[in-house]
Amino acid sequence: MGYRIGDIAHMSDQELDGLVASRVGAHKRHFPMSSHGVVSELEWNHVDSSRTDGKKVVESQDSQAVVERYIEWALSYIDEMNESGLEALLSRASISMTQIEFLDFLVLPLTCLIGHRWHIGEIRISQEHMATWVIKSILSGLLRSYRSQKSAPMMVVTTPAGQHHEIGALAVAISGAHCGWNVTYLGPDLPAEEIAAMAVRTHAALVALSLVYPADDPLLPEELHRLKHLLPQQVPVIAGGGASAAYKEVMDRVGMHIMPSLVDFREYLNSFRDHVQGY
Ligand code: B12
Repeated sequence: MGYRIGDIAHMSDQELDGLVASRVGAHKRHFPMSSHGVVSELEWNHVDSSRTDGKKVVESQDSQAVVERYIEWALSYIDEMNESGLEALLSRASISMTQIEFLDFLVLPLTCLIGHRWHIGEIRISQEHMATWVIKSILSGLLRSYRSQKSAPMMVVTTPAGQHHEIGALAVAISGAHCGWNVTYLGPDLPAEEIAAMAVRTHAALVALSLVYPADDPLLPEELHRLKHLLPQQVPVIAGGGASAAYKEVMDRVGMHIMPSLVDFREYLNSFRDHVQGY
């Protein structure tokens, strides 16, 4: 199907150019592909990525242009239903910038763009599914690239029952691993008992939930209430995602915290470690 990192990482710019050109073919008119120019233009100008709130990091126009070019190419592969092209492009992007830059500036904005284009009928459900599958497998690979550390705190990451969208949860898991935490990623749609059982079994210091859709599930408040009841009191539950605000009332009532942005979440994780004994 696609290209394993190992298959392309050794390739020279020219070879990659050839690979991409052979895939982009019909789109040449959009992207004047002077072999060397394009790839060198795609080199990421590294700036301080410790604070990744978009504005601060993509100070250099080149980097922003590079990201936009990657997103344009990704969308054209989705238009073409070209799964291997999309995977090769994202694999290449994931090694030409840091994991957090790749997540915050390319994958998550691309995911929302895909949702928007699907919503306005510009792409089919099958194209959205193909793209989501490629993004999910690339993010899963990224998460697996982090090694667990003996002395690091553990976090459990998932989505509660009825919430099937998991890219947000994968982004949270990668953010946690990036901040030096050990992460147990459970995938989406778990009942409260299962989340609590895993948190207790792994001595988790924190549970993170992603809520993207639906924002009006009548069964979810009871799930959240039961989860907080089953967890050890000292284990905080942090929630985020486009639908999380819709459950603010129940979260406030049961003592869960909503954190809208991954930037704040990463800062919270770094300060958490400083304040908790033994880590
Ligand atoms: C991928 C996707 C799918 C995939 C999911 C695959 C998977 N395994 O994840 C599939 C194909 C399964 C799917 C199905 C459906 N989907 Co859908 N889907 C999307 C899409 C394109 C991306 C979702 C996503 O991951 N977004 C990225 C998330 C992470 O962004 P976010 O919520 O804004 O979160 C941000 C922050 O809050 C933070 N964050 C996220 N989680 C957390 C957690 C913590 C702890 C913290 C600190 C931060 C944090 O990170 C994000 C970036 O900053 C969205 C479009 C969109 N704009 O989101 C539509 C969307 C969510 N889907 C939608 C719909 C309607 C559906 C379906 C009902 C369609 C259908 N008719 O079948 C089904 C429902 C399935 C179900 N039972 O839930 C609608 C929802 C509309 C609404 N009313 O809200 C959207 C918005 C598309 C649209 N524009 O219409 N979908």
